Amino acid sequence: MPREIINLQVGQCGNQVGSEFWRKLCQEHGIAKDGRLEDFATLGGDRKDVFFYQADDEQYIPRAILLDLEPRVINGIQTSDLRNLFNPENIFISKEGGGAGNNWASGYTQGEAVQETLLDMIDREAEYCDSLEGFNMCHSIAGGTGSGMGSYMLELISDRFSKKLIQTYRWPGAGERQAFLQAYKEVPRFAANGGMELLEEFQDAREVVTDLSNEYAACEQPDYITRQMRM
Ligand SMILES: Nc1nc2c(ncn2[C@@H]2O[C@H](COP(=O)(O)OP(=O)(O)OP(=O)(O)O)[C@@H](O)[C@H]2O)c(=O)[nH]1
Ligand SMILES: [Mg+2]
Repeated sequence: MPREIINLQVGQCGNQVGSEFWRKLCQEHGIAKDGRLEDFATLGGDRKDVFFYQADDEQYIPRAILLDLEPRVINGIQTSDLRNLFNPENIFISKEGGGAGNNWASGYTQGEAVQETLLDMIDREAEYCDSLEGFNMCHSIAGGTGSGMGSYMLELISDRFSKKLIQTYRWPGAGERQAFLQAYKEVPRFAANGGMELLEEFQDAREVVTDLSNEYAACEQPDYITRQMRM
């Protein structure tokens, strides 16, 4: 039994880091960037089928789903040396094309609005598996798409595949200012998923919000614009 793993990459960071992940996997398994097996790798023995499936024409295709609410990064992948690696049916770029503007709620609601399309992709990919082990998801938590749409994807997968494992790889941004946003965004994410980390994350968020309120209180005229200018 292969125990297949489906990989989701969401938003700019998710797709950039995800591409590098696939580049590395291809290298390790002797799969060329167009999915063909390299001559030196034909003996097999490794378990390519965990992360790849074989198309009829002997091409290996990543069990990957690429999602973004703006086109730039995925378009970049589609014109890069990896352009022939991914299944084009597993690529979703929002028709709106404006991203989520670093806004968790926007990412979440835009994801919810296209749930049918997302579910079709996940279901189709799951049907290619003999014995699905679970899902990996690669995303940042400081933007809007990876964090918000990523949260929505986690809910969607938990509902649909409640017995499967979900492993996430999250990239926090550097710097104190972004850390505030991250803690703030993490709360709804864990609330949505009922994670044990909720209390700890909430505590972090509360501390940062308290610091922020004190900072505002010290301003003569605290408002959103002043805050943005100071960041
Ligand atoms: N490690 C790493 N971090 C990244 C990369 N790209 C973006 N980030 C970080 O991700 C955070 C921003 O999130 P993005 O992934 O760009 O945003 P998004 O998910 O596309 O969401 P929106 O563009 O706001 O809709 C910042 O903290 C960036 O520093 C990357 O390639 N590697
Ligand atoms: Mg983006």
